[in-house]
Amino acid sequence: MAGQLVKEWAGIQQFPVATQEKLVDLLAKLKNQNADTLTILVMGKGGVGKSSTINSIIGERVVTVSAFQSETPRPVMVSRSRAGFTLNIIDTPGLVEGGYVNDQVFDSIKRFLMTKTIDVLLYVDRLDAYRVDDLDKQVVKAITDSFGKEIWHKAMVVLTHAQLSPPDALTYEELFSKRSESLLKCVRQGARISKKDVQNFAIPVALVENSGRCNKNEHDEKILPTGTPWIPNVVHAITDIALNGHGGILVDQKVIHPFNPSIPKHNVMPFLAFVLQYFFVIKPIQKQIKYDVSRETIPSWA
Ligand SMILES: Nc1nc2c(ncn2[C@@H]2O[C@H](COP(=O)(O)OP(=O)(O)OP(=O)(O)O)[C@@H](O)[C@H]2O)c(=O)[nH]1
Ligand SMILES: [Mg+2]
Repeated sequence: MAGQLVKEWAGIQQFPVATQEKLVDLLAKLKNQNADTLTILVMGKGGVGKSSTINSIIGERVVTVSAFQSETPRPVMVSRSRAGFTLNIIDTPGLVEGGYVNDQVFDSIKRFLMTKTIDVLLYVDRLDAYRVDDLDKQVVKAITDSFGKEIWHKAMVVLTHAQLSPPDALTYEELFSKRSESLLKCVRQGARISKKDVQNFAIPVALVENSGRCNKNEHDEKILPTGTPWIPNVVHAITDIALNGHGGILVDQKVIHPFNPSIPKHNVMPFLAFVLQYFFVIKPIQKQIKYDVSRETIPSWA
């Protein structure tokens, strides 16, 4: 990440002391494991709360939040350092706008990430969306095609708008588990993770509430309806992924091209066409010629 402006992580001091202490412990844990840089890629559909989540985690308004479609749809990396540790968070434009997966956005993200290593992917969606459709699967497929299936070893699902009252007859826990299960199922299908591979790709799900009206506990920490302070909880899950033994994803031509479905690895069509032509056209003609030659009567003059 040479040439990148790395500012001191001042936002950490904006958090209540209880949160600060937990975050400092988590950063120390990373440093103890020789991880002095952590690069987090944040992706998801438009307007789900990607930028708001980044601002909440950094504790500063570092990226633009808008209730409407972003005006400058390009990736941005924010870097903050503290005690020799550097945190990079990459915000990206919504991958789906107007009902389809935006290929141009994907291309701009891939170009931006070239030569960078992704340590953690936050795949963001909303808790209060009760349906998963084919478009969700397409987004996951596009991420997988772009960076390889391995990216899901370094991924976590983040559900925003977590401070809500569930619809009738559902408890908060039931709503969370139904929503996470349907989204994880969609991720597995889109990423082509087979049933026997599910254990191998354990993707955690964390809840986030970015609203200024988020409830707080007695230590002034923002909490989920379950009482869990969500910022240290998310950073804890991020740390676990960073240290889960799977290497980060280095984005280079090797990662991007073999998985890009628009560039076929081996074009078998000409070979197949030749084989079909041989068996169904050339061979029958040869057979007919042989037959005709064998039946030919030689004129007496010859
Ligand atoms: N209540 C509530 N509102 C949220 C939450 N997260 C984001 N919002 C609001 O949702 C809107 C979109 O948030 P953004 O953070 O800009 O979403 P985004 O995914 O970055 O959007 P794009 O960059 O346009 O794809 C803004 O009005 C936010 O204030 C949340 O957890 N709770
Ligand atoms: Mg945004």
